[in-house]
Amino acid sequence: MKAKELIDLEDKFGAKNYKPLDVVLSKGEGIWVWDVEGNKYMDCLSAYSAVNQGHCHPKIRQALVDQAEKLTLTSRAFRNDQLALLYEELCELTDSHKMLPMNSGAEAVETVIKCARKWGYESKGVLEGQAEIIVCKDNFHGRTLSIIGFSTDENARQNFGPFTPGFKTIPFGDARALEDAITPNTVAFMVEPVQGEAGVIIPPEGYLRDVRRICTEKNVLMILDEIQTGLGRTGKMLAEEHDGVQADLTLIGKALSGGFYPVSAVLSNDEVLGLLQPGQHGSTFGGNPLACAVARAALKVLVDEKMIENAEEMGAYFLDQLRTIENDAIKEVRGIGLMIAIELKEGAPGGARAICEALMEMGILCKETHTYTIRFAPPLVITRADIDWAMEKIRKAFA
Ligand code: IF1
Repeated sequence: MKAKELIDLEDKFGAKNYKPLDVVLSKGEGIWVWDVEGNKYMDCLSAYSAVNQGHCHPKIRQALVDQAEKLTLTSRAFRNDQLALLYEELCELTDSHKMLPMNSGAEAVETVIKCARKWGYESKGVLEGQAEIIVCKDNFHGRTLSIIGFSTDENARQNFGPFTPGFKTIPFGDARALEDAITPNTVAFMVEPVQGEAGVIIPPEGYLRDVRRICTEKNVLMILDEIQTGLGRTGKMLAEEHDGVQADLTLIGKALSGGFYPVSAVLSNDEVLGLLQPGQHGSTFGGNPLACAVARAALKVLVDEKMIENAEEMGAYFLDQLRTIENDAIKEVRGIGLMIAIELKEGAPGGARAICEALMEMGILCKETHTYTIRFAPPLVITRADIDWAMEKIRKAFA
């Protein structure tokens, strides 16, 4: 079917909770995607960092197919031969001691909120029902009710109340604000190492080190949401490595499956995850053999094909190239690894959306966020030649 026919069908039957670009994709391979008319585009969004390994990676696909021919779902009432292997391989790769598998990122976030509160009551001695969790302004941790309840984005929370109590908001990147906000009832501080949806907001140098010190001193769990920054996006396996710290609980998702299947996880230790007793948490699909086989393959190619090292090198190159664009509408070009953004000045004609639409015409797909920011997050397999190809178009779009 033609793009127009498909778009009309979407409009007729679909809820309008998105405003996508009018490009109808039908094929993806590596950094490239094709629309139903056969036009080719470089994907500079990577499904919000869920296809870090590139679209339809053959080895991850093969793992999906092979496992799908054997066993896809058993429920956790029984064991399967893939989960233990994912536990070991993922804990090994992230220097974690225990892991709890879920499906979507938001489910991993909800899981960590439950675990932090439980730890607060059973280990820290906070009175039942009094646990507080501190989060940051402009956070994005997902779309469930508890999560949007502590969002500071009006559009994400309007008319969805009443919300879950027990959350406090502080400015991002301000360790002193964290120190001042902690009370005896504070059980955790949850933060993205780099705020993705907020527009690739990178905290001051040493912020995570200060957070680590404060959380240790005050016996507060440090929770890092690496669902977008993790698995190579910032040029390290986990973004926390840039500061040489280790969180008490780390969330990953998205690229954990290379975009083939919803797989997320809470990485932690016995002190926290060990508190969960049978029947106190779970999910029908959490830790299923198909998800585990796909995640194991996604992690393997990430490491074997040196995608994380490539992200660090290509990210630095891309950032340098973008910084050479002469255009007084550009306020800032910032990034870490292949998590990059161009912020335009307030009032730039057409805003970021206009640039994204111009880039789409030239064969590059990227996404604006909050009117004036354009994000560039291509798959981690991008090469220097691909970046040079993209730069030619990006320069034209800005010209
Ligand atoms: C949408 C945003 C990005 C995340 C972090 C948890 C989750 C996400 C740091 C929840 C998910 C997705 C959601 C998706 C678009 C995308 C997004 F624009 F919404 F904010 F990436 F920036 N923590 N982010 O980035 O994971 O439940 O979605 O698996 O809602 O349109 P999820």
